[in-house]
Formats: sequence, structure tokens, C-alpha cells
Amino acid sequence: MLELYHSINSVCAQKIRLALVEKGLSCTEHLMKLNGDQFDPAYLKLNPNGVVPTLLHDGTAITESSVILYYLDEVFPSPTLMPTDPVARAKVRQFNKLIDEYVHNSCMILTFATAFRPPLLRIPEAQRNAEFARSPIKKRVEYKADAVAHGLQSIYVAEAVCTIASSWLGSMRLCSEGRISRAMAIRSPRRLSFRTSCDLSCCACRGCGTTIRE
Ligand SMILES: N[C@@H](CCC(=O)N[C@@H](CS)C(=O)NCC(=O)O)C(=O)O
Repeated sequence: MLELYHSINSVCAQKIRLALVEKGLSCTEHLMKLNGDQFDPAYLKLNPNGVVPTLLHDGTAITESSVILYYLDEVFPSPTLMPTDPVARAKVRQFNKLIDEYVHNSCMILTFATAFRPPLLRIPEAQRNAEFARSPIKKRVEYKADAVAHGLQSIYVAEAVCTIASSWLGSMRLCSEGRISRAMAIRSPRRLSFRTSCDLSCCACRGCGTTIRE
């Protein structure tokens, strides 16, 4: 029996829902609100990071959206979601890794700095940050608090925009020299004070010292 803990807006959970449809699998759905219910002790036992998705297969919890996809493809191999050629399989895994390690976090920052911001600003700051602080992922607490407090002026937004741009360029193989156009740099928010440097091979942000083409 398959059970899926997910949330309507969750892009990570949508990956699993698409895979289930592709494979013609049905599951019992547990719809989460992500309003704090992801930190309930009972849910944290299934997913210690307090995030969706979580797949339960005959009572065994599988977490991490890409890992769930690989799991489903192994346990229910037909129709397969993976190509057969090893190089093509490696590319699928590489693409998933890019999303998991860079793109998703940047999407989260941009979502909190824009769409989720207005309702969250109506909650008193201390209360809002206390709710964020329930997350076991401490870096995420900082990202959310800053993105909601400062919106597009958050120091993390500039980094997120550059990460998404460089990830996209990298995945499209359009950015072999680690550069982005000046137009893209100008469109980035002003507070370009990167706290971290990333290790994307085609990174386009100032944080790792790559050049910006005039
Ligand atoms: N690396 C995880 C990320 C999961 C994740 O962050 N999910 C978001 C929704 S897309 C979530 O549950 N957020 C709740 C929170 O931040 O408290 C995966 O791919 O499963």
C-alpha cells in the first residue's frame, strides 16, 4: 500500500504525484497544510526534516523527492521513468541533483520573498519567526525570516536569482565559461552582498568571483 504525504503547492511533492500518474499507481493521500503541521512529532518521525513529500510504502517511510522517484522506479519498474543508456541515466541524476541542491532552495527563497510574503507579514514578526524556528533545517529558518522581512531586498534573493539563472544556463549547456550577461546582472536586486559562495561549475554570481560580461 502506498501513502503520500504532500501539499498542493509543493513542487517537490508534485514530482511524486506526476510519477505516480505516469506509472498508473494509486495512493492514499495525506494532504498537509504546511502551516506547522509538518513539525508535528508524529510527522517528524516519518520525515525528520519536517518537509513534504514523504512516501509510505507498506509502512516504510521514504523521504527526499528524488530518492522517492528512484525508489518508485525500482519497485514499480513498468513503465520506467529512467532511460536505459547509462550516460542518459547519469544525466537524469545530475539534473535531479542540481534541482535538489540549488534550484529548490532558491525557489523557496523567492516564493517567501514574494507570494507568501503578504499573508506572513500580517503575523507579528516574533510569532512568525518562532513558527519558522520550529523547522529542523536551521539554515532555512534564516532564509525564510530574511526573505519575508525584506522581500526582494533580502540578501538571499540576489543569490537565489543568480543561482537559478546559472543553474538554468548550466543545465542548458549555454554557460560554458561561467558568465552571465550584464542585462541579467542589472535585473538582479541591488543588495548583492553574497554571504556564501557556491560551487556550481558555471556559477554566475559575484560570490565566487566569476566575471560578468559587458
Ligand atoms: N530536499 C527535499 C525538500 C523538501 C521540501 O523542502 N519541501 C517543501 C515543500 S516544496 C516543504 O515541505 N516545506 C516546508 C517547510 O519549509 O517547512 C525534497 O526534495 O524532498
